[in-house]
Amino acid sequence: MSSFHHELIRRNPGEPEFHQATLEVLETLAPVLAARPEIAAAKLVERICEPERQIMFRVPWQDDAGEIHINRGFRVEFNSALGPYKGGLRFHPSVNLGIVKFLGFEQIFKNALTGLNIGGGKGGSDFDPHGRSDAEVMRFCQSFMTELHRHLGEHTDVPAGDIGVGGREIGFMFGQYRRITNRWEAGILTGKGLQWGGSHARTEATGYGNVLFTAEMLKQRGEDLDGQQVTVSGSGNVAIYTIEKAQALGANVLTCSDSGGYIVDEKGIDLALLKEIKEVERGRISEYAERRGASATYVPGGSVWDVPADVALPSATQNELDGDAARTLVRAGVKAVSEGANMPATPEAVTVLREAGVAFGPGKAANAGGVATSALEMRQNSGRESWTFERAEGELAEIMRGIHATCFETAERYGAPGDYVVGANIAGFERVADAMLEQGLI
Ligand code: NDP
Ligand code: 2IT
Repeated sequence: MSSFHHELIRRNPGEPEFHQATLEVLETLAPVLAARPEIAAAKLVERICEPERQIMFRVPWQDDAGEIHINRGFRVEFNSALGPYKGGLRFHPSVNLGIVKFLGFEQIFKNALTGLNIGGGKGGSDFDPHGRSDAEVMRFCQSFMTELHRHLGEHTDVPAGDIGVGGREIGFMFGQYRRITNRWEAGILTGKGLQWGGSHARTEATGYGNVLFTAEMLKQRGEDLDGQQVTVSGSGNVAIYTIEKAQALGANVLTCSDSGGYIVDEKGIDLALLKEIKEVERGRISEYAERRGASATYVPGGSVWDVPADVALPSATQNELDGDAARTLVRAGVKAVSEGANMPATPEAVTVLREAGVAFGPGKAANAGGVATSALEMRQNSGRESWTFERAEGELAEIMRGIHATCFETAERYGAPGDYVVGANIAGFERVADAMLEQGLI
């Protein structure tokens, strides 16, 4: 296995996040490969690590002053054994092929864990939406979709949001798809507006789902979220709805952050103020402290994980919680860490937390509520239906309980009780591997 990973690094140079994400999965697969020699013989690990298709394209656009910019667009269609490629689009200056591949690789197993028929893909661009006007974002999205549209389809590839892509961007991209194709095909994107094919609870789903997953982990230990001190990083889509659900379950959420720094609010985060600043004004988190009054402090830079907590929910970006941060959390008595973001904990942090006996929810299980609700949106679209919020949220809750149970039981079966990393990786891998075995040499 390690010689295969050496070869993977050699064939995919300069992609450290992809190397990290693949190694983290490969390290946990030994028991299933030993128990299922037909999987090893069919080289399914090697096949799954190779994307089915990788698309890269030029995205030219003009800013409000008339200056021309050239960005790069990506879509990695990683695995379609279980269904159409499904996964978000990320607009952030750090996006490159290796980032998109790590996200697409994680997405394969995450989507498999939902139990639904969705394959894995991911895309995006190195475009930076920060500080851009609505008109500039629209022109960028239109140019991006002018190329991407030819690769989409409800049975082929169905993108959604991720960092820097929310309802506004999905709207601009859907509009351009319609203009180009002259077809109103709801099923080509998810995260749409509620009036034109979107699903209730999709906006809330990732954050709500991670809190539900955390509650299930705590329940195994005879605890719940009521009265717990919770720290959250980020202040985007995932962070905001993580805070909302954690508060609804009685937790005191002390923090949130953005790339400039973090907020500590001793009285608990004022969610209405946070939503106003982030969702309406698209402002910076430092403004929260200026407007909240004495209970809140803004710490520029620094690490939000220095704040002692019972439960920590990283919800910003990859590798934001390192070994030192994990040791600080463990010293302060953290009981659970669950990944709202994709791969926010470094490998060293994961080792520290697992060795300390902290309940650790890996992103591919814990944050699967977003993509699961995207699949519910696809179901509503194909049936031309629109469910109530209660129905969509109810199905989300059931799916999250199912993912928790699958990970928990798989970890027990493979001799690693309580280890959700082992449970998630093996259960996700087995579902995809079995589908590929049955479909021939693909
Ligand atoms: P948003 O763009 O809504 O918010 C991202 C937040 O993270 C912002 O507060 C942003 O701050 C911060 N952030 C982004 N990049 C960095 C960075 N390099 N360093 C520090 N802070 C950073 O994105 P989402 O909330 O949708 O996504 C957050 C995470 O959740 C990502 O890892 C994403 O892949 C994952 N995820 C998202 C899902 C979804 O449905 N949206 C589903 C499953 C996982 P700033 O504005 O300063 O950049
Ligand atoms: O990382 C993720 O799971 C997402 N960004 C959501 C993907 C989706 O298709 O809803």
